[in-house]
Amino acid sequence: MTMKSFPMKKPLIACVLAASSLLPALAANPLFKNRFTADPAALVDGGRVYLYVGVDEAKPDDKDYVMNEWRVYSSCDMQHWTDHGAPLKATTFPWAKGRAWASHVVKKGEKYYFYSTVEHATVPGLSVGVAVSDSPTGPFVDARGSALITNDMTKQTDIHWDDIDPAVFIDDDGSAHLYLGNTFLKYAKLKPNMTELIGDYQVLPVAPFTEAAYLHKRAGTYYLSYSQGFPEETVYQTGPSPTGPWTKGPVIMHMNSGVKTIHQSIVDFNGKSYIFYHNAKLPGGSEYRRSVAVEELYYKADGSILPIEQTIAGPKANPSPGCKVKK
Ligand code: FUB
Repeated sequence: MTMKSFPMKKPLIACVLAASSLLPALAANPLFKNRFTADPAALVDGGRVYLYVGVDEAKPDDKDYVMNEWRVYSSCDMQHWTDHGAPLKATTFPWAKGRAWASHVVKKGEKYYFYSTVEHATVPGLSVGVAVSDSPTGPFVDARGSALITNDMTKQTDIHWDDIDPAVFIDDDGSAHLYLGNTFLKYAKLKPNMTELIGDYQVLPVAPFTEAAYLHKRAGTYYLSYSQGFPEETVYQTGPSPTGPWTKGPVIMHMNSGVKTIHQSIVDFNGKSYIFYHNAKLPGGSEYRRSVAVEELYYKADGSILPIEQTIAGPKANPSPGCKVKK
């Protein structure tokens, strides 16, 4: 009997490490371990979920947000995430001077519109800009050459960050609805070009309201979710139209420890529903060093949303058969 000879094998651990560096990150919560991320905004397109996040660059002792750019990740199964880099920065808006705070991205026709909070260079306070791209992974360019909303257009408070957290909902009839605000929830319809308001914005009667308004629709009911209180908890209301009248639901996610904000985004993906949010659970995390996470979200038979527990494991794998990368 002869012995077969085998070439020398690399130690197993070296092979595993080499292989894993070629794969997208396999994520339990927090989803991204190599940087602090915040203010998730999800978009499902072509069977793939794209996740836009702000980047918290604050050092451990910083006492304010340091946010200069947004990044986009994508997944075909809610577990493996591909990093597509930074498709735009606050400097993408020539009229802005920084503060890449919360954003939201929608698709209309073949274009992707990126609505974001940035600090205006000449109008004191935070403002809303809109950028556009042919791809969900960018690059995005300023769509207007000016802000869509500036702090001087809204007079309800003297707070200079009361025009933040834009979120756009496109209804089945193609109409586009913009929600934004801190302390007061503001609303306006967008023109079909997605870059101009139809008339004036209005204040929706939702109180107490802190920020992070987000609208989604399910089985004919409109769900307006947002952050309430400070520290924030996630709540929602339901209504028969994009502007209500609203019926208040329960708290669906309790406040974080270690960070007062929580900022949710709710989407359906491959037959299931999910909520993205942020907390401070990445090691070294804090108020200005946050980390994005995701959980499956469940509805009761009456359409109400069940309370969501934050977990380390995150959702089970949900491979989407039609998943494509749009370049
Ligand atoms: O990330 C800066 C601000 O913190 C966001 O605009 C708010 O929603 C809160 O998450």
